[in-house]
Amino acid sequence: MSELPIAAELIAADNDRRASAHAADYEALGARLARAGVSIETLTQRVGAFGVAIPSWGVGTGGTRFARFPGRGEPRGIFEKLDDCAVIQQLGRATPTVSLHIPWDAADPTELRAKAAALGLGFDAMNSNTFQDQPGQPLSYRFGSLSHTDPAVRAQAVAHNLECVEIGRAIGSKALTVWIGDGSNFPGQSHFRRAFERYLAAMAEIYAGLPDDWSLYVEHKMFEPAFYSTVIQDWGTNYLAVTALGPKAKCLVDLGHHAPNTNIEMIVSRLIQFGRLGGFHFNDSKYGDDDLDTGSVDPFRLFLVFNELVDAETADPAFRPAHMIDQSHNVTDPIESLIRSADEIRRAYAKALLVDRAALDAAQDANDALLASETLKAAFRLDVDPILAEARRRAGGAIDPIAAYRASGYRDKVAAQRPAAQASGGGIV
Ligand SMILES: [Mn+2]
Repeated sequence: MSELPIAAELIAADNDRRASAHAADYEALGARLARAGVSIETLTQRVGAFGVAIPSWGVGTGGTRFARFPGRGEPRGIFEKLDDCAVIQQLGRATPTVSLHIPWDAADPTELRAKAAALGLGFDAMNSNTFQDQPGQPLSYRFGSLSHTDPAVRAQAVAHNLECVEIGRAIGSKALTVWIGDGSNFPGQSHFRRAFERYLAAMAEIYAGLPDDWSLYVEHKMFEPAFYSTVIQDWGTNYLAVTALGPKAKCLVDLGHHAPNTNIEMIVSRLIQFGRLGGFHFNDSKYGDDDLDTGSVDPFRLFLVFNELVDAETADPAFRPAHMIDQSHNVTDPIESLIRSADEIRRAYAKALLVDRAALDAAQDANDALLASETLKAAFRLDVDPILAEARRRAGGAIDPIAAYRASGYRDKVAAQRPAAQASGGGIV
């Protein structure tokens, strides 16, 4: 499949059916915003310019520690994954890039580049994998990778990360995301300080191999696969690590990698203040690292995160954190979940753009807690659907992307072409 997977005529025909109602909704919202001195045109352009990367692993069905129930027509390799990513981008127009995972997506870089270019896609951050053993791998990561007690295991993990950088250079990526599963399951099993020292020394070798125009994103995670201690367990340790490594190293915040009820938006603010916020892995959760669809459980929290991002963007137009989705689709068609999640992220961004920042600043300075809260809530309560739909429509996407996707019959078509996958694999970081 070298051409775009969804026929442009299908999208146009579906949009035609919805054009009149959409235009009326957009005009009504525009009039309402104009009364508040806000230009819907400016908002639509800013929303349209906002992109979030799709994780290549996200287009396959995920799973839990207990089971994985494969979906129909799952992609069998990176080239079919890119086809599915192109569907998401064609309909939603919010996901122009794909984040690859090595070795799951290992392939000839020239072919990767050509395939992505034919589909109108680019590549975002590279992701290394030292949390599982690969076939034929000489040394095991059972007891860790970059922080392992054995220098030979650490060297193997460093070499793998440098290989990810080389592949990334060849396909136009500009960043490496490192998440390790290193940790311990018993008190006393691991010496906390020595393990962190070994990690920092290994990461320094990776950092030294990074091109000048690259970023190194360090991702923390409180628990799992280790359940007693984790080497890079929270944003504090993450901050210590990136500070020790150098200016190209930044913290990556995965929304699911914190204790329940943690004030993530405040962590975001702290990292922005000290210039170390690299980017995000967006998802949602209820109890732990559930990897639920972004915005599906707590859209207000997502909005509060974006409130901090827009606040930073307002102060510094050059502020550009990386945006990636990282979630597990166990009961939905992953294409539909990723279209909806990218939309939820744009929704949070649009609402954050609508916050009356002068009014919020004034309420904060006057210690008017209720008015400050209401200023945020006023933006959060607004229905920005017409703006999201208009941004998609203008870029050639669908006014109703899920309806257009279902009408396309894409899943049925690939289910016929792709044999059912085995119930293994997956993997979410
Ligand atoms: Mn993640």
